[in-house]
Amino acid sequence: SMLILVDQDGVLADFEHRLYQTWQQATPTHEHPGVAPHERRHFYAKDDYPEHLRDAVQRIYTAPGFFRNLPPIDGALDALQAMLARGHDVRICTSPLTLYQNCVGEKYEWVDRHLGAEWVARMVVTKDKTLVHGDILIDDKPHVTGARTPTWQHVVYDQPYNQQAPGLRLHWGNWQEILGTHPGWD
Ligand code: UMP
Ligand code: MG
Repeated sequence: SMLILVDQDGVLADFEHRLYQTWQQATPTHEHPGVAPHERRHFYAKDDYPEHLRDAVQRIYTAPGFFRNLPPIDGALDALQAMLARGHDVRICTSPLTLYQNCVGEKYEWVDRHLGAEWVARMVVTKDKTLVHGDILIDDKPHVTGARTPTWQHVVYDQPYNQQAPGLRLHWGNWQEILGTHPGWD
């Protein structure tokens, strides 16, 4: 069994759909129709919008209620419980916004609401995931870097904006095969 680190945004919580939905509700179409989740190409959503609109994008995900109300990604909550049931030690490893005021508390609220207090106790909130020990890190960021050489192997959580990242690609429809076919990952 392994110590598995699972990222929150873009892996458990659907940041992209809520950002797009909020943009569409708040912005007249003639200004910008928004970037649909399947059209996203940069890891930071902001960078997929023209420069003069980036502050407006940031205002959406820094606003009160944004993180609290993210919908779970299909299959994510069941997968976490299934990993635990297989005997793995599973932790939620997430990086908060530097504009932390609404993000940090709401990330905890989200886990409490969708997974319960036992999972709140499994949260590791850090700006540098290389400082956290683990066997694998399931994360949608194409390159996860920091101050140290990580002990974990990064398994990319498949998203439209990380298609250029090399290596294994996992999503909640194939995770059992990906983990099951890799030597030592059972
Ligand atoms: N984030 C941004 N800009 C974006 C998209 C996400 O700053 O356009 C933030 C939200 C989270 C962090 O705080 O990046 C992603 O955290 P991880 O999923 O890498 O833990
Ligand atoms: Mg992420």
